[in-house]
Amino acid sequence: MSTNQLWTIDKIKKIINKPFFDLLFIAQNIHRKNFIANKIQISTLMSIKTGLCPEDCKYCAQSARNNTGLKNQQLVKLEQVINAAKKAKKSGATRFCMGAAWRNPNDRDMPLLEQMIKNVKDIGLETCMTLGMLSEQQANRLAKAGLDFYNHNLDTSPEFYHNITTTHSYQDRLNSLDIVRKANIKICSGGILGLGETIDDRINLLLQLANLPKQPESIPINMLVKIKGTPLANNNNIDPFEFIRIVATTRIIMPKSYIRLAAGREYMNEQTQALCFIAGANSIFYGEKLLTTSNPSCKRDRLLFNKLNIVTESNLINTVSEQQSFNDKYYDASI
Ligand code: SAM
Ligand code: DTB
Ligand code: SF4
Repeated sequence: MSTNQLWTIDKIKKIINKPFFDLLFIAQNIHRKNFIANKIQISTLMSIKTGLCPEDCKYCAQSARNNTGLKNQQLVKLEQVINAAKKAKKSGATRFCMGAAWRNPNDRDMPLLEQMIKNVKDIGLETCMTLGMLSEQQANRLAKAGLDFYNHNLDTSPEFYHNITTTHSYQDRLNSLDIVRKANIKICSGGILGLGETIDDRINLLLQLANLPKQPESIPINMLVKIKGTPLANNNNIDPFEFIRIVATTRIIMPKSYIRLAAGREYMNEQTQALCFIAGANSIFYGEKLLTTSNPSCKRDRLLFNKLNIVTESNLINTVSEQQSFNDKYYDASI
């Protein structure tokens, strides 16, 4: 997952502007060289501390500056996390992501966060946390407790970032990613489309991610969920084909990373989601709720998986040869 080549804006532009079907064909080929086809990873989210965030991210329901009528909640108890994780495991998720609306965690909360990680791992799930900026010492403590992934999105281009958040800088985000990497925790970092950014901003976001010293293992691509009471509530919708082009380009320039269709799936039809999977997306958030907003129901997602013959990572297909027998049964490539 290290970057053999340094990506440039021009190289990425050449890819993203290819004829749509060529772009999808290349992305799907690269996808099949690096991952088992027809298979996706599913993660379930839990908000462990909700609202009253001191940061001013303009898209976010949880910023104290946005009047969104959200019900705030202090850091939850360990038992609530264990119950939610057990439910997620039962529903077929393989990763449990815990999110807190903080600028950064407070040291006094570290022991409870460590307990959360240990207990969720004992249930047999991978762990992910997203808690804002981390000190080196905090990252090392989370790593020692067994944290597998840390989510910290770059969200958009360095040029556009100050239009979205002013209480921390792009460099702060990059510094936190560096701290996470040095603590040996896998990186989950992506962005949001629909903030009002240009296509060049999107390309620049991908450039930042692809040129990190080591590419993120996991890349969530969020479509803005327009939340009443936030400054972005009336933003224009993003064109689904532009969204799919970003997914395909991400797959081509970061071939070994999981790409997650993150927030916004509720507003995508099945066909758009299917095209995102062809373009190389191979992970989703699964479960009725994201952090504060809703997500498609498990029933609706399972129906979609069935229609597309998609299996999830908790199914017993773990090798390419097992995948081939599955393909022989369900997928006929002959004409
Ligand atoms: N406070 C932490 C932070 O900022 O990293 C963690 C929580 S924050 C909610 C995690 C990510 O969720 C954001 O970086 C953003 O990409 C995504 N997100 C938040 N609100 C969103 C919205 N309304 N629509 C789409 N994505 C959103
Ligand atoms: C990510 O990239 N998206 C998730 C997760 N990482 C933490 C959060 C989406 C939040 C959507 C809006 C909400 O539910 O508040
Ligand atoms: Fe706070 Fe994170 Fe929301 Fe920004 S995105 S306001 S840091 S919870």
